[in-house]
Amino acid sequence: MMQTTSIAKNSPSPQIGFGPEVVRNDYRVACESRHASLMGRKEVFMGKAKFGIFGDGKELAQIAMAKAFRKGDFRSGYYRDQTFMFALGELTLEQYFAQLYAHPDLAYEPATGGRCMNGHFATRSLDEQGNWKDLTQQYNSSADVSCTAGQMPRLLGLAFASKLYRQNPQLQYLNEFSVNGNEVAFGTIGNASTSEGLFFEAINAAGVLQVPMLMSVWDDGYGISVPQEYHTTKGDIYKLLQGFQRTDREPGFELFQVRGWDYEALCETYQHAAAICRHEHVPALIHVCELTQPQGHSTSGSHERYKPKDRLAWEAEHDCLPRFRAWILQNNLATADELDKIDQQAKLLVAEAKARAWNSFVDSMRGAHQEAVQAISAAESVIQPGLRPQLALIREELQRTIHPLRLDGVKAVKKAVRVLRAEPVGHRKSLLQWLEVNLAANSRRFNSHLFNESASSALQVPEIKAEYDDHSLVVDGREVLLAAFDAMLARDPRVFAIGEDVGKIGDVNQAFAGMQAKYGELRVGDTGIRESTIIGQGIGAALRGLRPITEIQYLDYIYYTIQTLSDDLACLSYRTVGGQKAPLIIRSRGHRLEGIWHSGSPLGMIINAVRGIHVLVPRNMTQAAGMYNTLLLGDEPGLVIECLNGYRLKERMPNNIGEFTVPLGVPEVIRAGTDLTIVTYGSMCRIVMEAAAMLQEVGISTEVIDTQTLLPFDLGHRILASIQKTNRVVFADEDVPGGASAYLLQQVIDGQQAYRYLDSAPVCVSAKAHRPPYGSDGDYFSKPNAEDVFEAAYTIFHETDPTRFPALYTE
Ligand SMILES: Cc1ncc(C[n+]2csc(CCOP(=O)(O)OP(=O)(O)O)c2C)c(N)n1
Repeated sequence: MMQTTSIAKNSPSPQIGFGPEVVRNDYRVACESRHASLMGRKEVFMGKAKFGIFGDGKELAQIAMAKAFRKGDFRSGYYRDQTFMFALGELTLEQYFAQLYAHPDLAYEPATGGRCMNGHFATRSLDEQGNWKDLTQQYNSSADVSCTAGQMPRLLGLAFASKLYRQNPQLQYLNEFSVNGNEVAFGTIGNASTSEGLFFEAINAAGVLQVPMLMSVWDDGYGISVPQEYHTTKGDIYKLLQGFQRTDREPGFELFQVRGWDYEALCETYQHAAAICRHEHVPALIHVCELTQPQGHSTSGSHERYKPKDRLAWEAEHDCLPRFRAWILQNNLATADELDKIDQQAKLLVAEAKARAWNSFVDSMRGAHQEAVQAISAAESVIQPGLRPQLALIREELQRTIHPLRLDGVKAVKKAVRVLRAEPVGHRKSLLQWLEVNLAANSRRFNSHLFNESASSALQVPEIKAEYDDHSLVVDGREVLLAAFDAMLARDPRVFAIGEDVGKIGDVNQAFAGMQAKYGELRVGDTGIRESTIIGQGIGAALRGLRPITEIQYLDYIYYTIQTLSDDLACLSYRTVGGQKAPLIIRSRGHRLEGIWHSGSPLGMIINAVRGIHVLVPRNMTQAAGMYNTLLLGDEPGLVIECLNGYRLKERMPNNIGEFTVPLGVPEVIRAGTDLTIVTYGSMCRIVMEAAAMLQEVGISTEVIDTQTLLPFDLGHRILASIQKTNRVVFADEDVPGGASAYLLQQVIDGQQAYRYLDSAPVCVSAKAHRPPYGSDGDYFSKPNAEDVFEAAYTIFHETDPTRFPALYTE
């Protein structure tokens, strides 16, 4: 039923040692990992952790994979890979349990600082100041996400970076990221998750690009309860992918299939596959079949509910750990006693590590808990006697909590504050002091690092104004962008641009025209139509020190990759507590052309999905160029949405095109006025300016503010300052009603407390709820136009002073 591994021709076959030392050590790692799984599950059932998902049944394949993994290599995998991480020494048993308990201290849980559930692995690429470490000197794992196959786009980019490092000699100076592009990107995925589009998209792209990506499929026949026949045509991903197999005449993949309990074959296969990837830069896939799940999928339920008895019996028989033991005995590499001893020692070691991890987790909260008790006691001693019993009750309840969490202290102290609300503030002092200290500490623990918090944040980039003189040329907007990209490519060899039609023709609006001819295909390149892996290609390369500019051809197609942007890129800094960064620049164009799929301005959807990415909405190409310069000087991800209808509008070419910057979070007043403030951005700026001119004709002086960036938003409260002067505000954008206009309203009225200065209700002008039909009339009657903005603003003044501003359409 199954094939033997296919060993490629023309590739070196590294020798593998199967000496007793090596084999016993592997057995030890496998036993430790298995006991960690077994005990981890018990911890969940004892209520010490909320959920557990473990790597039991996959130990041998991962030990084999670890043997082929070298310093500088990268992993992009999923929640089953604990044995691999143990084998590399990148995860200790204590750290494993610390993550299970959600210990929010990087000293104990360095992968995610307790922010991800167990089985989410990551190494730290950055030091505590946010500077890159030497990635060639460490084993690297990009940070896992829970969404199955979500690791695939990034995996492509991690592999692609090796290609760039090997083929672009200008990158040789980046010797802390790569040694001649020798690094392999190892991917892992479960068999069921290969059904995801992201898997096929990434596999295809890796075949096209010919990058050193070594993909492992852990096949245990199920995806939770759903058996293989529901997931995969022919029930066998290896069989299914045969068309990808390279031949003498056609490049492609090198494919392997190997049984997950066959230690020798696994080790050999991984050595061969990794050598092919590393030396030839050919992608490979290893289908590891006949794997098992001894404890079932996760702690969410028992697999006996859905696996038939014969399958369970088969799994018991094919469990890789007893099989490994039998193989060791058969080959006289250890005695049964010796193996028993290794197993017992492993069990003991795991139990001890588990206890240490639990104790340090509990101890880490003890201090705050005791201080909360003391703070309540201190309040009890000064308050009026009638309230003391209530406080004593709160204190005693807190004292009785067996395993108090941080939230218990906060809830108790806040409850005490409520009880003492009528007491003099001085009587609540101990409580308020405790809260101040602990809320700040918990904010650092649980809310930090949405963005890079180091000096290299894009928010620290100083403004350099665009300079002009009498000789400054007036050109098409796209030429301003072209000059800016040219300057960036010339200045920084780490910069490269990819996307659909970006290479040969220099993008559909020609802001990269001629750049491929000038800088080569590696710097300015075409891609297939595959938005998620275009972004992933950028994420992976950015994780390895490069500065990609990846293009989503039209904003309307960002939906294809919003998952990758949201689940992977946007939360990368947050989920690693600043341990990794991917300063990817995403370029797109949108807002306003014509038609249902070319007018997109779904900013409400975007800004709510990608917190952690800067979202910049330049009104013209000069502002866009300045924003790209800013992003490149910082090191956080940013999405720049150019105005689709602005490439041929005339703009003046700044003299300092490669240097000037547009600061993030700083709106610009593009028209000064005294009666009304209109807040807008992007293509709507021109429409609002038209409306402002109409308003002027009827005696209303309008201040127009271009927010310029939505994330971050008006950090200095410039809009508030305007409203303090005009006392009236309109928010105008072309998203759906309640989309980004609701965000503007919330940021200004609530966030900046601008309601205090309003003499009239704030008004939102937005597009219709449906997408705009094709044609100029379709656009006019669906997206807000100058007349709409004028009338919304005029109505405010009519309500205030109907004599001066009579109703336009009624008596
Ligand atoms: C995109 C997405 N869909 C659904 C889930 C819920 N889920 C978690 S694991 C899993 C099964 C995955 O099976 P497989 O890929 O075979 O990996 P295994 O767990 O068997 O190793 C599912 C459906 C998820 N995490 N992500």
